[in-house]
Amino acid sequence: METQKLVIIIIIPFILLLFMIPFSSSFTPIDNYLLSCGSQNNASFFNRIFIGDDGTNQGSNFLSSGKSFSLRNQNPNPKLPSLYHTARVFTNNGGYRFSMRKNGTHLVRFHFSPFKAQGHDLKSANFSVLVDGNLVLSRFNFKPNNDDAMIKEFILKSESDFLEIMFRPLRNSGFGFVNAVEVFSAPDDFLLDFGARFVSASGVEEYKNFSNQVFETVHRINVGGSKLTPFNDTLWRTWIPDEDFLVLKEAAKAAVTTHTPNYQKGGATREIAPDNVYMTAQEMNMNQSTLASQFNITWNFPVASGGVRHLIRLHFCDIVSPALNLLYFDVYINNYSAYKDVDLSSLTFHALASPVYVDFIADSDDSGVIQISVGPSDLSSSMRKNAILNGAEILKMVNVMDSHVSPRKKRIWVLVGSIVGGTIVLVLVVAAILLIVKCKRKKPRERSVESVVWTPLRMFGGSSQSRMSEAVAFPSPGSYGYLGLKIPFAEIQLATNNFDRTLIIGSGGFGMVYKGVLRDNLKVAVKRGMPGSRQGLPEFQTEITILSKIRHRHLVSLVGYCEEHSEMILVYEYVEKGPLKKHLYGSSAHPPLSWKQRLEICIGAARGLHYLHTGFAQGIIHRDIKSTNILLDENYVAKVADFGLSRSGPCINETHVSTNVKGSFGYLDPEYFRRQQLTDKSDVYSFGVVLFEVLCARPAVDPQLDREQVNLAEWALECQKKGMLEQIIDPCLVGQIKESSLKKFGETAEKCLAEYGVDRPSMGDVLWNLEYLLQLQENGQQGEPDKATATIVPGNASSSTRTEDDSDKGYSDISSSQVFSQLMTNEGR
Ligand SMILES: *[C@@H]1O[C@H](CO)[C@@H](O)[C@H](O)[C@H]1NC(C)=O
Ligand SMILES: *[C@@H]1O[C@H](CO)[C@@H](O)[C@H](O)[C@H]1NC(C)=O
Ligand SMILES: *[C@@H]1O[C@H](CO)[C@@H](O)[C@H](O)[C@H]1NC(C)=O
Ligand SMILES: *[C@@H]1O[C@H](CO)[C@@H](O)[C@H](O)[C@H]1NC(C)=O
Ligand SMILES: *[C@@H]1O[C@H](CO)[C@@H](O)[C@H](O)[C@H]1NC(C)=O
Ligand SMILES: *[C@@H]1O[C@H](CO)[C@@H](O)[C@H](O)[C@H]1NC(C)=O
Ligand SMILES: *[C@@H]1O[C@H](CO)[C@@H](O)[C@H](O)[C@H]1NC(C)=O
Ligand SMILES: *[C@@H]1O[C@H](CO)[C@@H](O)[C@H](O)[C@H]1NC(C)=O
Ligand SMILES: *[C@@H]1O[C@H](CO)[C@@H](O)[C@H](O)[C@H]1NC(C)=O
Ligand SMILES: CC(=O)N[C@H]1CO[C@H](CO)[C@@H](O)[C@@H]1O
Repeated sequence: METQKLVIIIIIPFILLLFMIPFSSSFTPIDNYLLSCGSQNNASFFNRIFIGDDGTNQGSNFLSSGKSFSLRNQNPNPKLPSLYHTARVFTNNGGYRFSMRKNGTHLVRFHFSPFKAQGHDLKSANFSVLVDGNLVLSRFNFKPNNDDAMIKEFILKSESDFLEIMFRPLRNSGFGFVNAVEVFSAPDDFLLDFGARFVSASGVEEYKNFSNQVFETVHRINVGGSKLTPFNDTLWRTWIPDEDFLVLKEAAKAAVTTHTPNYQKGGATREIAPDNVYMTAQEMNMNQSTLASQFNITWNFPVASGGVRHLIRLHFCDIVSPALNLLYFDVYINNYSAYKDVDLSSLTFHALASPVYVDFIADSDDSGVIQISVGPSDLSSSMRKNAILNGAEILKMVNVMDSHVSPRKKRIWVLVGSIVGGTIVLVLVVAAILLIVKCKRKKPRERSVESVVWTPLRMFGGSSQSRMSEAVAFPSPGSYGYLGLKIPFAEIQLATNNFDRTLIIGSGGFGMVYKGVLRDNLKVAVKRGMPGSRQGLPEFQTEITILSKIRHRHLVSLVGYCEEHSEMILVYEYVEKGPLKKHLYGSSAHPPLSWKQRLEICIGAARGLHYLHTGFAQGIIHRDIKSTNILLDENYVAKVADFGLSRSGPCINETHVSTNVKGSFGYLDPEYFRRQQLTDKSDVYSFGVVLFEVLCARPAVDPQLDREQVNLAEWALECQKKGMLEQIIDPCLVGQIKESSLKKFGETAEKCLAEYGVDRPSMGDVLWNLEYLLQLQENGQQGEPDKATATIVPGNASSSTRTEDDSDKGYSDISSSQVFSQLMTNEGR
């Protein structure tokens, strides 16, 4: 007991400290050199002190061998900052040498502001610049009519104890110069080697190891916003507005928010781009005349032409949608599809206004522009069409091989971002501590799986431990490796014919989904975390922890997973006929489902949900029930899928209504929305919407309809109350539904959509009613079904949270024992 306390006393402050680190307000680089070249004094520039490199000032220590002298502009333009009043001039090879304390990505900036002094015209300089042996500026010279100061920024990895900068004048009489130099280390997660999408004529492929490249910043754009100076930026960058690059200005409309972005672990950080970038965007300029038309917003950015490789970093933050899952758009680069169906809601842990970025790699062509377009995706066909972009950075890869210098020694240095890495370390530490504590407490018991695997799920009646688990982000990799579900990467490659593009059956925020066949001939759906989806790590781990515990005929089961080579792959059973939604409307490829089929599908889905709610000591809330998450197998058996949302993000504070409500628009429980209290009744509400969707064969939200009809739940309830439900049912069903069956169906759906959770039936009640009305439909039998057939299935269903007094609330036809008549906790495998 004593040691346990001690451990806690020592460890808790340590944990708090760890938690606080990511929240420290401003970034302080470990290496940070700012030189005012040719000056004996220090100069202040955007509140940063650049130290002089002349005379006895500290900065002179960094000068390396070579002939150089200082030059001072005797007659400076008063508008120019004092930093640009002096320059260092190199008359033969020479430069600076900085000792480095940190390995990894660094930013190097050169300031050039030419002037005339002492018989030298700096504009006539003609020189090259090398950084660590990489030729970054080749035969650099000023255009005679350009008086502006110029800042050249390079991003490169430094892995030695020194960083060397060399100015190399061309021609014997030539010289080079520089007014100021900045060298500082970037945050660890500035360039992450996984997740970049290489976009070319042959499609999108993953591009790896690009952090070893040397980049030159070509454009840094605050889309939809104003110019940002080093004052406004965490890494002292300058961002310029996008208007000049817009191909068709009328296509875009600036969007602004006053709320600071909702930064989430695993997404973008303030250092990736400052608040201001994410608080403005361009969206599609929809007006009455363009409402129905489909168009892109396109920007043309001038770049070096002729196959020069570029890193294109696009910044997104959904500041335009009123709710989640309303915005789906496509990204094109150079007329190639670069990212289909971007769903910012799923890239960002299902929080609105949460910043993310996606890295693309593309080669320039002979046109000398890189063209970036965003436009609405097909998925948004029934919704408001829109597409956004908040920021763009275009970095040229400086071609190391072509520059006639010895290639940098390339070290394979897998940079694990501080966020991911830090969290994993943290989780490991905490897991270790809790394990110690747990083992001490429960010595005789074997350590149960649950004690190690903390599912950041919503459990009802959550214990303090499950609350703790939310704070603790997600389980560490490895801790869920206990079920033998790991599948070697090679086997997955084999199953999918090495991720053959023709086998893609879906794509989403997480990545691509491939159809595959495992060696034992098991058909599977392989969901591969892909470029841009590193944000999905917590979801990935949550899905594994939840799904590995679940086996049920009406829930999609997890066959395995793979996390080799920093891959995130989930392998599910293959569900032949896909989402229910496709079989209801919007696709002519599927014959309409009969009423009986629809009822059976609803019953199946209700069973799956009921099992989720009650099949465990602590129930699981799905949180994202909708017709796209109910899949149909070859026999039209319903299987509930996508448990990605059945989780709570690591640092969600549930009090923020507008940003943290999760789920899909049109299916969202109004009470959850208002009170932020999530219960199993929220799933019941969403299921009620699905019931009406099945009956009416139309989307939950259809903005193209008249106002009172847009929201299916509202409209159907209205009709149900007026007794006009039969007027809105799917025309394909007319004549198929018996009146008693329809009546009961309407009542059941209506109950599900009750304003308050307490007034809604449990999933068990819903299930029972659906079965009952299927019987009504089948036999035309009015009245109660035969009570003798009701049997309580053994197992832990009896610990269900169902309350006995549901029937007292006017929910008829049920006795508590019958509720479980169809419940089979061990259905399926
Ligand atoms: C310049 O700044 C450095 C560091 O801030 C300081 O040590 C040095 O004394 C300053 N030099 C002058 C001339 O002000
Ligand atoms: C940086 O990496 C090099 C080579 O991998 C190593 O020798 C050096 O000690 C590292 N420096 C730091 C500060 O980690
Ligand atoms: C710069 O030097 C190169 C190489 O000697 C030469 O070809 C070029 O014409 C020079 N440019 C200017 C503007 O002097
Ligand atoms: C990229 O890095 C991986 C290991 O991190 C290495 O196996 C692979 O050869 C590298 N590829 C290139 C093109 O350098
Ligand atoms: C940028 O910083 C300057 C100086 O602090 C401030 O006046 C300006 O309003 C800021 N701009 C934005 C867009 O925040
Ligand atoms: C509507 O948009 C189109 C094209 O985007 C534009 O030409 C037209 O002037 C706009 N109309 C109004 C009323 O803003
Ligand atoms: C958007 O641009 C892409 C690439 O140029 C093109 O293929 C697509 O058809 C465009 N979409 C619309 C609606 O114009
Ligand atoms: C993209 O396609 C459009 C129309 O086909 C063409 O005008 C434009 O030049 C193309 N852009 C690039 C970068 O190839
Ligand atoms: C949310 O934050 C507020 C203060 O910002 C705090 O009082 C409250 O306990 C938090 N709620 C949760 C669920 O963390
Ligand atoms: C059959 C079975 O697993 N019963 C368990 C149901 O859950 C309670 C506690 O929630 C256990 O005590 C039973 O052993």
